[in-house]
Amino acid sequence: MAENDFHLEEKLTAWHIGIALGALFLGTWFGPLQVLQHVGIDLYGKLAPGIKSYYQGLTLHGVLNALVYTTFFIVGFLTFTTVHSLNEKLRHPWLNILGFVLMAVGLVITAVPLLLNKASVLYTFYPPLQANVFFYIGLTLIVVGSWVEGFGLYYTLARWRVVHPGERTPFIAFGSVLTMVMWQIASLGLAAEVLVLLIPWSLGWVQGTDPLLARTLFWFTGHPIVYFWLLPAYVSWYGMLPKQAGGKVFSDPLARLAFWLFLVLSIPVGLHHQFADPGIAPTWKALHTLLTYAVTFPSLITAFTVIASLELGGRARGGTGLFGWIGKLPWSDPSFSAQALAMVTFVFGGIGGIINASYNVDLLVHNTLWIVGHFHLTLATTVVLSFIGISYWLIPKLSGRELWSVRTARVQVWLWIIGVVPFSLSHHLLGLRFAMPRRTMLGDAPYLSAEWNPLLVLAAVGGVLLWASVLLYFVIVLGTVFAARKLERPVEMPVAEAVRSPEDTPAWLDAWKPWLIVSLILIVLSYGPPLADLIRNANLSSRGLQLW
Ligand code: HEM
Ligand SMILES: [Cu+2]
Repeated sequence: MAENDFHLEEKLTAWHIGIALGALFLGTWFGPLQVLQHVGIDLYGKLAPGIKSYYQGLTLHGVLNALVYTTFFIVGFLTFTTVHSLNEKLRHPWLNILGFVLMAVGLVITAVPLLLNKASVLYTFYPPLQANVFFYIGLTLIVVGSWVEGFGLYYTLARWRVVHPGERTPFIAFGSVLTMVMWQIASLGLAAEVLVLLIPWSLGWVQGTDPLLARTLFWFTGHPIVYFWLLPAYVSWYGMLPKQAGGKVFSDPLARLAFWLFLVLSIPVGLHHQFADPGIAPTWKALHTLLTYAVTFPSLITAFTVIASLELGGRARGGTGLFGWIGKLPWSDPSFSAQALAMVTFVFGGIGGIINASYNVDLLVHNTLWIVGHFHLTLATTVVLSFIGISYWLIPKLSGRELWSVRTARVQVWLWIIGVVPFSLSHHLLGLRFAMPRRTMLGDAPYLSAEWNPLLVLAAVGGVLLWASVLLYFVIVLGTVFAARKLERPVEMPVAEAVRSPEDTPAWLDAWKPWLIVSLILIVLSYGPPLADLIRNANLSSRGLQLW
């Protein structure tokens, strides 16, 4: 198919990514304000004049970064990857356009109460904190829009399968669609929470709500959402990065097996966010701990397969010896280095994750700054830096212009690492050693001790450097879209070949039904009894609180 055949699809992708980046820019604005607040420097009045409180800012930081940026970027990216990988246009483009419009309208509806300080409930919006109803309605529309776009991708894949009977789905499309399927199942919890509990309650149709039931439904979605963020990065690490490194996918069957295991194991583990919640029997928490450990298995497969694929690249480029191939990788390509460094970061993020998921050990770090250190390694670096790396070829592709400055992009990537290491290390230590709470205006806390200061200052320095890297990223993006030279040769999506033909991959690794059934069975087993118990004993007695 000729290049410009995907005109509509690419336009749609560009719109998603444009909105995503706008959200990232506004959302990260509050990052340095937060770390500086913690050392007693309050810049909110000067740099965020309309913002009424630290908590309004923190809500914007969480919602715009963790919910809006991620969802828009991912849906846009997966649309691009699916159609290009299948070489098949969207089957029903109106579905994807409709989904996008729903997401965009939802974003506007969410933004209004957020900006008016009527929804400063943080991005987890735990009841009994109560937001203006439009906050919940807007978020619901964003999620429903993403489902509709997911269906648009399924019809496209279904069409491809009709035209290519018996062939293995190309890996990139396979991983992309699987990510959407996982998200659709996972987000049912959030949908139930918002539609059944929160919207009627914030409209005043019911007087009270049940915080424990609401939190449980929230975390049904809240853990797998991290895999909704990670899997698109994995699509790139498995399916594209080996090509960028001059290598091949070490094992197509292993790659698919890992994705299936993520589908099956991402969801039945959400109670690991509720170890400290009363009213859920320890048996279920322990079961979710064990299932969380099981998710480390596909993560280890990923580490093995992706590193082996990159090693093939390093050796093909002349690397020798046990580690000599590492230096031969294309580190000067910022798209590669961003994603490779994102992977290295994930080693530490993953280890921290196992600690958090351990029922008893978590109690030591729960709700402390340790957690902030953890998710700025995993979400804010592994995922975001991977997306940044992807955008270093995708934005040139979509805009038809060269990357504005490769050298600046190289600096941007390393500056991110130079910022996040002290930021994250100090947050981990502050949580572990001093049990310093997260979601707290530490600069104003009367219990602040001089002993904590050095680490808080280190966190602030790291945070400001991290933000400088974000700014540099936006300079590069804007420079690329508005000021760079037109591309001489068109950019192609990097598609890595597998060492052995995917047609050698067993058919059961390309069959949806068995995996979906196993996935549903595990959900019913792990969530059925505790949820049934919570619903049977539901107590709609908590009135809404507006603490701001
Ligand atoms: C620009 C650099 C950034 C800095 C300096 C920064 C700093 C911080 C700090 C200090 C907190 C903790 C606030 C508290 O607990 O009171 C925080 C929370 C958070 N950050 Fe960042 N951040 C940055 C970028 C990001 C990015 C890129 C993401 C994700 C895409 C992100 C996602 C989050 C989330 C989800 C929270 C939790 C909000 C909550 O507790 O409700 N941050 N950030
Ligand atoms: Cu989790």
